[in-house]
Amino acid sequence: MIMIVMSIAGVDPSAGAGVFADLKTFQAIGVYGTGIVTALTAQNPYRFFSTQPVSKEYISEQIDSVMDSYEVEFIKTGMLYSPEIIKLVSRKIRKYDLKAVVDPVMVATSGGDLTREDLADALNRYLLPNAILATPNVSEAEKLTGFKISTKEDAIKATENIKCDSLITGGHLDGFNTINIDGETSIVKQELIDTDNLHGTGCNLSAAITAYLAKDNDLHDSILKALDYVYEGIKNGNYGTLIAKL
Ligand code: PXL
Repeated sequence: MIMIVMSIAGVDPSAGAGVFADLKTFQAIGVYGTGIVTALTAQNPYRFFSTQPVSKEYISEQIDSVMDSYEVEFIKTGMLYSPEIIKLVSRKIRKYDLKAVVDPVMVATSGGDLTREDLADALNRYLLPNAILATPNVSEAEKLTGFKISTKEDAIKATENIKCDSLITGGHLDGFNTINIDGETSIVKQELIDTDNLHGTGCNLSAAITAYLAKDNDLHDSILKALDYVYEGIKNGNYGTLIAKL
């Protein structure tokens, strides 16, 4: 039986990030992806033009319409744009008893602002307490915790202050990924790849974790496999659709 997962995120029409990228990752790993759109963006990997958010009523209707016909257990969230949308998504997670991997997206790799205002407070207050994992990069983890993160020791301390299990990605920390599951920390070192093509890698990572969870891997194994998946993707030119470890 194929497992059904859900991405709740923005649309990047160049499809390297956002819902379209998530769907490709889901497909590559062998789960059926559904996609709820929180906002449209006009962008490419190099330039961000603008954002058009979807109303929270319509996001709610999209989620309900998928949940009405599909059994979904694992979801990921990406660009949520506003505190109102964050609150709505937290309510849906509780209503449908969803296990959510949260990519606490605030700014695009291209530098575009994906949010209307500072979302850290709403993420901390509403979404992370209802999530099974958050996957911030260093700057997102700094915004969530208020800590400055310059070393892996700082990252370990930051994970202890994130309001759910977490993975702080190591792209800006010499390749040291910091995982905290149930208060236990582990560090996974990856080599940094010399590239300027990293658009959407955070989206692909949280989508891959969600897909591996749906395929019955535990949280730690899902993270390790997803880190591998994204690493191989970056090494192969970040195409988005790759040969995945099933
Ligand atoms: O990678 C962050 C991100 C998330 N969601 C959307 C994006 C981006 C980055 O560009 O466009 C829709």
